[in-house]
Amino acid sequence: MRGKKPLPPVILVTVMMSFLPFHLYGHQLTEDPCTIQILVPGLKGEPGDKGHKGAPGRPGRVGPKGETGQTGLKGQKGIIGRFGKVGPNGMKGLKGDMGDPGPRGEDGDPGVPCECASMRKLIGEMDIVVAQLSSDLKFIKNALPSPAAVAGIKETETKVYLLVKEEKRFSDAEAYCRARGGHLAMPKDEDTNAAIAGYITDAGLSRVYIGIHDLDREGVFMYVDRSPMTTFNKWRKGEPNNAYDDEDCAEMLASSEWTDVACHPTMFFVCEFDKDRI
Ligand SMILES: [Ca+2]
Ligand SMILES: [Ca+2]
Repeated sequence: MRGKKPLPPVILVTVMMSFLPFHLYGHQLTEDPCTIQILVPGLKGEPGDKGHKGAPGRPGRVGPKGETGQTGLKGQKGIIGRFGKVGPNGMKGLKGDMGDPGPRGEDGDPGVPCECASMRKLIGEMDIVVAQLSSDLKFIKNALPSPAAVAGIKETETKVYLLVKEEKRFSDAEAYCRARGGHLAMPKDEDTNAAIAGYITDAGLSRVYIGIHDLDREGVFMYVDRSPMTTFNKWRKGEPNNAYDDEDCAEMLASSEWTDVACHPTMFFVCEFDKDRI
């Protein structure tokens, strides 16, 4: 149950005073204390001692963004920077146009007489040698079956001799040489015969086929180019003997002598080529 709440003292005084005549106000209050209970505040007290300093207040809220300030003065020029890294090489540029010809130079001093004629002659001879070597090289490249099959190459003033270390029958050996523009070797004088023999000896061989036979007419030997054997021969003593009636071809021994032999055994052989035809 809700009770009636008493009015606060100050409001009560104010209510009661509003019903009193004005002249009673302030005069009869003390004279008739029994009828009216006057509640007035006391005199203001002495000021209290100053309190302690309060705790710091909380930070205020962030203020709004300020307006843009004026542009500052230009700063001083900075110091020079460090060198940068070397860049990659650029692409090669296009070839420029040919420049205009320069002015003609002054005439040179007159030359001194020299032994130019002999020099020119020497140079000319060297040119010939170089040309011959080039030709020989071309020949060798064309003639050799393979480097291992050839013991080497020798030449005289007019001929080139090739010792072929492939065992062939006489007719096959001649065919081999002929296919390369030559024949089996045909020694027609002592010097040539000795040169071929030296070749055989140097190669460490004992015998090779050479281009001599009596296939056309027994006992009449001739060269494979069909030229007759006239003044020179180098038959070994007792040769040719046409042994077993079966010796129509010829071989040269390392001693430089010849013997007639059968044509079907296979052996190494020497080709010859005319230098003029190389
Ligand atoms: Ca014979
Ligand atoms: Ca014989």
